[in-house]
Amino acid sequence: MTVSRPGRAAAHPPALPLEVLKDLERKVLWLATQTIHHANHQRRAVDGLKVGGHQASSASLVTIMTALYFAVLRPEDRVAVKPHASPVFHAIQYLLGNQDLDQLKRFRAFGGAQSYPSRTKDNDDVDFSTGSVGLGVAMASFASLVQDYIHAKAWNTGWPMGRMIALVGDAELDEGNIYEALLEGFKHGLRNTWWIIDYNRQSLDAVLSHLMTPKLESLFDNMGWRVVTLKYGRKLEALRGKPGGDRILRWIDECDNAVYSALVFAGGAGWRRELERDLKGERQALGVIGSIGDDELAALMTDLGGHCLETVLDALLAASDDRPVCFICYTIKGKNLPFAGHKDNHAGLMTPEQMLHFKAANNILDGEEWSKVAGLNRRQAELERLLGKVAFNARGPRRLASKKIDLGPLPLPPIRGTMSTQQGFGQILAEIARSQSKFAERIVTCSPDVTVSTNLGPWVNRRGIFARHEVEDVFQARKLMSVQRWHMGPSGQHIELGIAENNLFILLAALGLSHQLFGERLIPIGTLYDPFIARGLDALNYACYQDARFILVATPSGITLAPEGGAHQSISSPLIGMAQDGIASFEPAFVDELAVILQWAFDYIQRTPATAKGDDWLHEHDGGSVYLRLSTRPLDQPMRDIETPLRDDIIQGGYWLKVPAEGAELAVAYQGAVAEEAAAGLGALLNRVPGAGLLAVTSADRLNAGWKAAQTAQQHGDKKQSHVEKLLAPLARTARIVTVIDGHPTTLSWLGAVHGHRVQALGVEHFGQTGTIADLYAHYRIDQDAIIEAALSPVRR
Ligand SMILES: Cc1ncc(C[n+]2csc(CCOP(=O)(O)OP(=O)(O)O)c2C)c(N)n1
Ligand SMILES: [Mg+2]
Repeated sequence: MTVSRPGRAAAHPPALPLEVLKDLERKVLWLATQTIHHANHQRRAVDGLKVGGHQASSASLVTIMTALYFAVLRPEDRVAVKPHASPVFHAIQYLLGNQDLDQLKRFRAFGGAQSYPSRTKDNDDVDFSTGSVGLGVAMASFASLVQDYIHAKAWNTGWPMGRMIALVGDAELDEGNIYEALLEGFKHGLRNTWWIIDYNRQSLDAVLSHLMTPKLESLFDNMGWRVVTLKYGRKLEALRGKPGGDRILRWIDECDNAVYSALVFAGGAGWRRELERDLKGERQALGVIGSIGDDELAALMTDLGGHCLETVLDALLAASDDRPVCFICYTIKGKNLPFAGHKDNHAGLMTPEQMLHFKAANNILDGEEWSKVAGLNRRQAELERLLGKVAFNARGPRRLASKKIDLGPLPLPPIRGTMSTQQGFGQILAEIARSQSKFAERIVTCSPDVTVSTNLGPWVNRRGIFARHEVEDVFQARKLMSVQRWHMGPSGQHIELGIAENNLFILLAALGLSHQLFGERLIPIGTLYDPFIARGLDALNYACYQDARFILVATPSGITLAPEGGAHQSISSPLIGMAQDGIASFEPAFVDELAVILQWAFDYIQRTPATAKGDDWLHEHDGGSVYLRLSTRPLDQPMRDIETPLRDDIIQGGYWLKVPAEGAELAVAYQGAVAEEAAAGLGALLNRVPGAGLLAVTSADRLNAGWKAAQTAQQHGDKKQSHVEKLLAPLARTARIVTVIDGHPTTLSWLGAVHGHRVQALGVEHFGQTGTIADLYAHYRIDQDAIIEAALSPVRR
């Protein structure tokens, strides 16, 4: 096993001398602690809430982050910072001139610096958002894969390859998605990735089991990573080979995590009592302990690798090749603060008295709390000059940009006869694959082992699978017949993933930020089965939260996948599509609608957030990601040419497939694959309710969002109506709307609130049976009969 202790020789000596780095280390701890303290005392007065402490959680990463940002990182390196080290990150950026004091002072306040680093809300060049533990860690790996993808295509010439780094809380390692990413990374020959584990042996609630340590080392080693364990700092290392010294090191090695933590909290006298008891009769070891005072003993026993700047620097600077590295850095939660090591310290906050004491210890006078130099015995100009040498900051903020890529008219397959939207999607992508356009080159698809079953096969046949090196197609080389002729190599445009939806979404997050991270735009499309969105939902939310741009194609969906069985049927996904911020969801019934939506989506995902204009009701200026809920159900395709305004209506969320008469008493509104039942139901009703209309909803999400925004605008005197208000205007006040969807009925039931119409909402609310489409539609009451009954049932007032 290649578990190594950090080497001594630094590959590139840092630009700043060690004593300057030590000053900065102290300053960073002070500023981060002060930021949290200030926030708590400012905010608590407002609504009585205790603002998250996390002074302890921050403190454990101070040394490592000081070493990274001031000595090790280069501008092209990207970092996912452990959520609760956010104040440390903001403090460092403040020292580097990338963060305003006002933001620090308003930490966790409205418009101030965020509690967890946020790409979209913070203004100090956050590389990867974090907050939901585990996701940022995987993000570093997938960003590295995307970096490889860009470089394999030789696109990026002006921006060197960087290292993708995650600062990982040790309790984060309980999150399963980390291991999904670890396995996937191994398959793709992951490189240029560091996971730096803040091994403070504490989670939120508890002290972690010491049984985990050797397992971690072998686990990473097994996955081809170099493991570098930083257990002892220089003081403890100096005991090695000395009389009694090795015995003390062994004592620490054998010490239970909980006991060690308790002793850290207890301090020098506590250490002495415990050691004298355990080492009774061991003269040499007792001699070492006896020769120093309590404070020095405490400093010695807590001199862990992750808090020793020299040790950390040596380790990080020595990692100069591209092999992924897991640094296991032993640390103490709350190091150098009064609650260091206490198992309950996660939300701990220093009292005003403790802060006064800490301030005095840092030689900071009243009024100098936010000064960059106070207590450092240096002049401001000297500090600024030194900070000017920091390599990481040499290019200023590192948010890159890349121009929009024009698609031109979408090449389309013949759309006629009977087709499903899933089939249409596959054929449209196959047409794009055939084209020679620059746009087609920038599309990158990915799928968690459902490439074929989501109809991406023809695309992959033409565009190949991405691998950093050419891989022989064994079946083709042996002239064995296969429909899948999937060339694997650097030119490939499909990234094949194992079955792990978390990985899909985090990869989409990384691909969808490529323009900002690596300066090269990609058009990412990910496919999966609709029900399994739920499997990776937090990761999807994570991707959206970072404003990553991608198209998600989820198919098959609903109970319409009938004989596939109840386990694969999705009910809530239309509501997820509506409620998820940052993604516009659509569920077209017909392939020509899908074509219109795709053409629009390819542009929408490339729009740059501008200062939002007042009437940007549907984020038309800002853009976002797109979710398409598709189906395997073949439907007769309408013969029509879609022009404006129908095109616009489809994008805004709906249009009348049969326009209602003025004052009509009935409308049937449907979304998705139940179009056939809706049309048949309406047809059967027209005798009884002449003039009834058939509303095709292509996006309940966008219809609803437009309505909601219009309501707010109208409250402020705006007269403009939303699309859905205009659509439903012809109906009589007393009209009934029957809504039908293969999904949760709430998706469309709100339509009644637009003008106060009565709604009968049909949809699926319970776990699925298996059977034919007709069986299931009848059972769950979304068939033609159910629509007719809902339309004609007596009105109860
Ligand atoms: C997915 C998720 N679940 C729960 C939480 C709440 N939470 C925040 S930090 C934390 C544990 C932190 O432990 P560790 O990662 O070891 O960091 P430390 O505070 O020890 O530095 C938990 C459970 C979260 N942020 N994300
Ligand atoms: Mg921890």
